[in-house]
Amino acid sequence: KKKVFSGVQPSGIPTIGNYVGAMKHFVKLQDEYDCTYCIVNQHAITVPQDPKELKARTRELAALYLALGIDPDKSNIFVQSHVPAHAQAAWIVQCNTYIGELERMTQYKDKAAKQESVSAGLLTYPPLMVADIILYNTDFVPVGDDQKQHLELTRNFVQRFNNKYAKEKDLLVMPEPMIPEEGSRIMSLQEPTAKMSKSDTNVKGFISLLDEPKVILKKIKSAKTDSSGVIEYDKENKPGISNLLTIFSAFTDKSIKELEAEFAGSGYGYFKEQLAEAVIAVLEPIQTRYKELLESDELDRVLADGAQRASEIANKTLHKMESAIGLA
Ligand code: AQP
Repeated sequence: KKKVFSGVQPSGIPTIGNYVGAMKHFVKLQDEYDCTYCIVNQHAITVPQDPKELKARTRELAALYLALGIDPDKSNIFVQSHVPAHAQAAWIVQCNTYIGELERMTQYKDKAAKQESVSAGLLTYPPLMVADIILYNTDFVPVGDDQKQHLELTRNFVQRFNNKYAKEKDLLVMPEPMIPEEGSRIMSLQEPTAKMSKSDTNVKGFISLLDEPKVILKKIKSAKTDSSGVIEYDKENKPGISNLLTIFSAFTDKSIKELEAEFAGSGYGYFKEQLAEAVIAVLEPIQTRYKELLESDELDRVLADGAQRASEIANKTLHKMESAIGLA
């Protein structure tokens, strides 16, 4: 079986953007691929986090993974900091990556602009992500559009490392991004030209997977649209309604064309109510399962087992890397 790896940061509660762009696909992939899904808490500390909250969010994200339908018998779920090989491999990656490459990353530039002081870790976040991916001999990485550039960096690193240290046989597996054709970039409800983010300080900009139904309805009702009142997809001129159509399509598996036809002549108010209903219909059962899981000790067992299974694979790759460069 080909191998899939992906991760989500416990930097907030995942949004419907994280869901549509990445997490929704995690579940489908587990039958066909050998999947590893990580809670990347070391990535989260590249910007300030409250320790208690970070710990709680980490466990909550694990519960959400399971509530979404990720099956620990099929996929491996673990917490990044439980597997030290990630930080160890990241150091090797950093020493074979150029500062210029990292300074060009748009996510770094965007996040750095929002910080009063920028940690070195924010700059070296991509090498840690490279380490996450290569340690599991990953073939495919299901991610949203914002991670495309980091995946490109990963591929460049793999090629460079293999060329330099493993001339005869490829040491590291070349990964490929798996970016959905639609919904790879869900936009903020309040600012539809900016990406929806779980750490947005304006909570009206995103819908979290744990928002209550009445909050979901309220946020969708107050989503920014335009004054034309026509429900049609036009990303350039009508980014707000286009974003809502994309979300609607992702939550119902109806195409945007079908939705345009269905809602031709309806007003934005009615459309938004129907959209909220569709989102709630998907999220409510997930939320129910989530609450049950959070209180059970099944979660802790899954994470302990996951870390052990992950360590075995990760340590093997790390050892190969260390041997190749003369560290072992
Ligand atoms: N708006 C989005 N639309 C589609 N996909 C998205 N992803 C993130 N935002 C959107 C994808 O979700 C996965 C997990 O993201 P992450 O936790 O690794 O961090 P991120 O990409 O930085 O996402 P956020 O929500 O913006 O987090 P914060 O606010 O902490 O930075 C990734 O596959 C990502 O592409």
